[in-house]
Amino acid sequence: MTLETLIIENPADGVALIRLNRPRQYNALNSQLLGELGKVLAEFEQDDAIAAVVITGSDKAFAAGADIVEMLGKSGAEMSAMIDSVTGWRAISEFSKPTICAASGMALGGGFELALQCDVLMAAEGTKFALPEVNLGVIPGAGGTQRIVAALGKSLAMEMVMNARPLLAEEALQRGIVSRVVPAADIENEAIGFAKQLAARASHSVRAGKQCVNKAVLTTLEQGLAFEREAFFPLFDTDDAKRLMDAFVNK
Ligand code: CO8
Repeated sequence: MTLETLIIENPADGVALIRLNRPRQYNALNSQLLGELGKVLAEFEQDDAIAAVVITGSDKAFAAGADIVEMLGKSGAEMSAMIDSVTGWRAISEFSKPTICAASGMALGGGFELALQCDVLMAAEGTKFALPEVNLGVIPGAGGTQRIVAALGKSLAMEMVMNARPLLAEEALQRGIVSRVVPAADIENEAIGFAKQLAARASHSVRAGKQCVNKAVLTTLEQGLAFEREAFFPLFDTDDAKRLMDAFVNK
């Protein structure tokens, strides 16, 4: 597959790394990039050698949001058709394997929303997260208004959405939106190391856990509990569960 806006690296041990690569535009997410992201994730979904994926950008920026040049002058209907035609947003939310975002510099607007769609978000010290869409007369349209509320609470979420209030990595860590903050020089290795740990684990268990936790964000508690129950019992029929429990009991 020829890629122009992404670089794929393979640090081995079941991990693949996707690097957003539009350096002159701070990795702004245009339809080409989102289309390529969709295709790459579809390929990774089928690839048994890949068990976890790290998504990153550059030191300067994870991503500065949707591509404003591309959005300029588009009607609501044209934007909707454009978003429907690219597979990136859908692919990331439907991807069954764990995704870890390693963000540095800034993650703005759609860039923050992409980071929030990953299962685990790690950040370099000082990384700035913000939803500045209000400055352009719109709102976050890729889940931002919904995904930040559980972690930040309504009042801070409102400040971010209605007034573009930034959130630095350190505060994001305190709030639980980010799981780790490390020096910029270490962020990629930190995320890759964690991804390798996941890749070495029982894959059915990791993926079921991912789906269940994501349900908690997307559904009511009642629906989430029902989903967890459905995901729980089939795991007893997997070879991994039999092997790991046997190993525990028989030392
Ligand atoms: N889109 C397109 N181009 C961009 C973007 C962007 N989001 N951000 C930066 N660029 C480009 C600039 O146009 C400029 O290009 P050129 O060199 O050709 O003039 C280049 O990157 C460098 O930018 P600056 O000169 O502005 O560099 P600075 O260091 O002064 O500032 C910033 C960098 C802070 C990143 C600044 O460019 C900025 O504020 N960018 C816009 C950030 C923003 O508003 N993001 C939100 C966009 S809207 C959105 O994300 C909606 C998501 C909805 C998703 C819906 C899916 C369903």
